[in-house]
Amino acid sequence: PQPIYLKDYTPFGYLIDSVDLTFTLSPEATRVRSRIAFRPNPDASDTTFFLHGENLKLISAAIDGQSITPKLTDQGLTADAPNAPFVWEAEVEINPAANTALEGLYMSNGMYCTQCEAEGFRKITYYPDRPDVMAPFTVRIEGAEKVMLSNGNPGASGEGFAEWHDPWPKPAYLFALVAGDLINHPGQFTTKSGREVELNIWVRPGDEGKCAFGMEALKHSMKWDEDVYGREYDLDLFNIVAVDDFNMGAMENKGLNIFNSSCVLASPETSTDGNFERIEAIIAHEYFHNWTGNRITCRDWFQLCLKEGLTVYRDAQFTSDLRSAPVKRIEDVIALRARQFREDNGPLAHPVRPESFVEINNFYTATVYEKGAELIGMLKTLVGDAAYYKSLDLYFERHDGDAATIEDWLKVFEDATGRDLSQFKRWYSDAGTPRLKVSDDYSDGTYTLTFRQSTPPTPGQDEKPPRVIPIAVGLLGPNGDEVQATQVLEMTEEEQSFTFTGLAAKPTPSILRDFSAPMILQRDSSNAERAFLLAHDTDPFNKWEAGRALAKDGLIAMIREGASPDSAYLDAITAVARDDTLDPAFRALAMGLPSQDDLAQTLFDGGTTPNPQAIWDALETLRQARAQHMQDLAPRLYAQYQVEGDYQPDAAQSGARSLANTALGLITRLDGGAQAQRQYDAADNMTQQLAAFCCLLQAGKGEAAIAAFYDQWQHDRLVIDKWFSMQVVQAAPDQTAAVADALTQHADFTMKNPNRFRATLGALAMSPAGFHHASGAGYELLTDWLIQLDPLNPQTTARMCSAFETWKRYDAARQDLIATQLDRILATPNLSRDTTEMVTRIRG
Ligand code: HT7
Ligand code: ZN
Repeated sequence: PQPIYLKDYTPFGYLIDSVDLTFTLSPEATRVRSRIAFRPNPDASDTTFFLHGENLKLISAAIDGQSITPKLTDQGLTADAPNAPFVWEAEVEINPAANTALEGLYMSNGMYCTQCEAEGFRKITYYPDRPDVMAPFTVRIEGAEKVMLSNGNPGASGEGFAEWHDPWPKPAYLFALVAGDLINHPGQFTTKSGREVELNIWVRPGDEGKCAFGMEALKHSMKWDEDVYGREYDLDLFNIVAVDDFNMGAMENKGLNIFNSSCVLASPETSTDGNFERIEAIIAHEYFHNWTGNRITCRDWFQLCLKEGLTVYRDAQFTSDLRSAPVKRIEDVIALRARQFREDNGPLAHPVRPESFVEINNFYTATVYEKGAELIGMLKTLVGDAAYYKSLDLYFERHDGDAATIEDWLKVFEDATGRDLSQFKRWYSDAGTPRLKVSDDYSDGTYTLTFRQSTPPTPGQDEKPPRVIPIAVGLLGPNGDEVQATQVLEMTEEEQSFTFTGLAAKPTPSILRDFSAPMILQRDSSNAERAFLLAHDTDPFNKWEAGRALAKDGLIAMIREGASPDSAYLDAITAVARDDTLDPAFRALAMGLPSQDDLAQTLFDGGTTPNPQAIWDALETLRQARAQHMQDLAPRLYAQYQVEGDYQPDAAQSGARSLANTALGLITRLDGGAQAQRQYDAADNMTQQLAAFCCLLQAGKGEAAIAAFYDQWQHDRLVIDKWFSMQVVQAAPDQTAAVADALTQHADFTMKNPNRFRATLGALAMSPAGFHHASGAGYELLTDWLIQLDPLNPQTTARMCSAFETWKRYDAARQDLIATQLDRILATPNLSRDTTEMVTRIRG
């Protein structure tokens, strides 16, 4: 397949005034009739009338009532169209029951549902399936289903039919239809201008007890977007539907958001605190898309970060406002480094705005989403809060109803602030994680910080000119007091120095506060300096970062030189854990250790080939040493942070549980699981139960709990996903593949449900020590299953191939084993375009 290039963009030759669709539902033979009013686009030079269409059986087609025979290919059709307004009519037949790819119209547990982003609408009917073609849609659904939903406001309905009208012009990727035996959890919201909005969360019977939290999250989101961005909802109705079989988290279809059930259904008994926080964030994210994505959409898929980066940034602001901003920032940076830095430093590296793709589904990445959000954060830091909101107001005013570009977005900021953002634009076009080397000098009361930026080459991009970087810096005096409050230094050169005067003594710098730019900071710091920052930094992110760096330096020395656990780290982290003035959630995060993958990348960057088993051994040794070091403190913390009273998934309670469960992890290393078993037996919420379950598995005492957990929860597919994944994640490295393999033989394992597939094989891929075990069993098992999944669900298969993206870090033996598996995938007959592109890029 040929790549598509950003530079080749041309507008479609026709505009659409209205779309009328009639669906006659039937699992294996749904009929779709379309009536579309086209007119020539005065801004287009290419007037080819091409409609996308895939896997459609064309029954009839007509232009202005005259039956025609279009020219068909497997991508769509072309026809002769008049150079004047005309009406296109077609009828097609599709087979939702056979649609295992979960794109277009498909069936999940007997329910009809759709997923059209990015290019799924072409599997429903012939249409110009591109985001810059926007139109109002009217939909009639005919069927025997109890509930039949589409976008917009409801129209007429009766026995066997329901009609919907969406007045807001939208691209086809925002189309949605749902029909089935559903129950609603209702709600209501009054917008700031007094519009009454009916809210519903639609679920399968049996799940109605898990909707209340999602409904509250939706109302908070609606209010927050009014308060912070001045954005009001614009329809009479907002529906959310929970679907079990879904390729990603959720989808922002206009007025009819569709959610992976794991991202909306919640109850204390079945969901962890982490699940609640994630659900709240995803509901907000999809809701916020109503303005950043739907009212203003993307001109083409290269502009995906325009809606995704901005919406991720907005949902992070929301979570920070509702919960704890420092905790959210630390969690986000952990995730950014784990997923985006990993991507940016390997064969799949690409710009936040890519310049070409073969399959757009492969570009819903951490780079587009999470790095895209970091760019919004940097822009806000550079222009300041007031100018940011002024620019956003102008963006909404100028581009409402548009399919916009990154150029449009940056122009708004330039016009609102008078700044030239051409250098900033490099963050959108240049892939790779920049490195920031720091050196310093102090003499006669003047302190100088010198920065040098560089970005390693990435596929197809060798040269990286300097970017503008907001570097937030504070300075601490020798007694730990802040002698310079946070100041944003604006770096524009490859090398640049900044001076601070009037300092009585050499300060300790706190650099890249709040992680003000997505970079790798390279500074030779002593243990003493890290411990000092951990104790005194007023910036919570850098306080946490200092502890993390201390742990990492110690672990690297253990791995490389066989050093013992670093006592400076053990003392410093114990002091943080003991400090009751600090937020318990922060303390729990500070006690986390760098991940296996993070350590592997750091070793590799430093010229050492990482040995996954050696990394695992070092982490285990440090955990054990820490448990001993904190043997008096851990039981005290465990007792002190038990939560009394009714379960609430709020920041205060979840922070306390997080610290208590961290303490439980330490206790388990010394008591062999006795306390964990007591917690498991007494738990009345999933946070407590799952934490205890993990401890028991880690301690090798999980056998009874595995059986008990399954017996208790076998009726609940979302909890059973946890059961699958925890057994894999907690297995010892030499057992990981065997455990995953055995679970694929379990009666409840199915390839057709992406959640279950990810819970089992995704868990294998996300357990680096086990996945990269020298036997190669992990590589082989994952490959076996990816090859089986590809013909059913190319999108999920392709995404999971990224398990192999770090392969060039490892030794020759592992590289050979992986190359064999990658070649095996590529040699598979009829491999999908999605998987072919991913594996080809990884193979390099
Ligand atoms: N805009 C959506 C991205 C998406 C997606 C969602 C579900 C299934 C398949 C999908 N392909 C693309 C989700 C979001 O970012 O909000
Ligand atoms: Zn999104």
